[in-house]
Amino acid sequence: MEACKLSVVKLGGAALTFKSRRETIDWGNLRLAASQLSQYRGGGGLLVVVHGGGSFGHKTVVDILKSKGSLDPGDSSVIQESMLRLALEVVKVLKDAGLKPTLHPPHSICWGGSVGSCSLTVIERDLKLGLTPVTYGDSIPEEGGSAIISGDDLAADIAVKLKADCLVFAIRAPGVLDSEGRVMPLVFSLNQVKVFESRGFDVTGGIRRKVESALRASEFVGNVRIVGLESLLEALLGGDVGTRVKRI
Ligand code: IP8
Repeated sequence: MEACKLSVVKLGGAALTFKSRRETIDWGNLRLAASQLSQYRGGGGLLVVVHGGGSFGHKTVVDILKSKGSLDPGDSSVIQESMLRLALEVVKVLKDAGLKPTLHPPHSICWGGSVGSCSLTVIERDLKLGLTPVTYGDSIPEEGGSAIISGDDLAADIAVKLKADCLVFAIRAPGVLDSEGRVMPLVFSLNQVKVFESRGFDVTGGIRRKVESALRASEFVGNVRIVGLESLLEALLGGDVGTRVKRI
């Protein structure tokens, strides 16, 4: 495949953080992602970055749910704060790698928990200015509760609406794995995905949700992949790495 021209990259929270340890960043992986994104951008490709919640957002939501069973609108405050802590570190590392990231918290551009309610105008503006817009999974207060916006859904929606040619999900595993732990080169239906993340906590649906979002976007975006974080640049350069996702 050709090298990507306009890419939306979702950096999985489980790859950027250690999910078993509260608010702990995997600095090695974050820097590895940043240097690959910087090399891609240096070659002229345009980029939007979306990141997940890992041991920041997910852990915070699970802790609240454990203590009182449900989220009320005020809980968005603490979840947003946790996600902002992670986002600021992501932006700093991207900047140190030579990118010009601009941060757009979903709670400022989305009205509700559905990605359809998010306004992408400022993301498009920054992209046109040659910057690298960054957004992430977040919590949005709503009547009677707090909705959780998944970074996977957001990444897929941005890729479709901005007519990106590539949507790459970078995760800790080398791709979508089959029941024997081998990377599946192609996923064309959710029914193929039998192995679901069972360890830890994930309030937005783990690998299944990722594949669902990827399948949906693949109807509009030519190159959709789920790859190991170390293969991110290769994927952006058009390499046949990880798992290609294409609904047929
Ligand atoms: O990790 C979820 O984002 P994701 C963010 O992309 C929160 O599903 C707040 C749990």
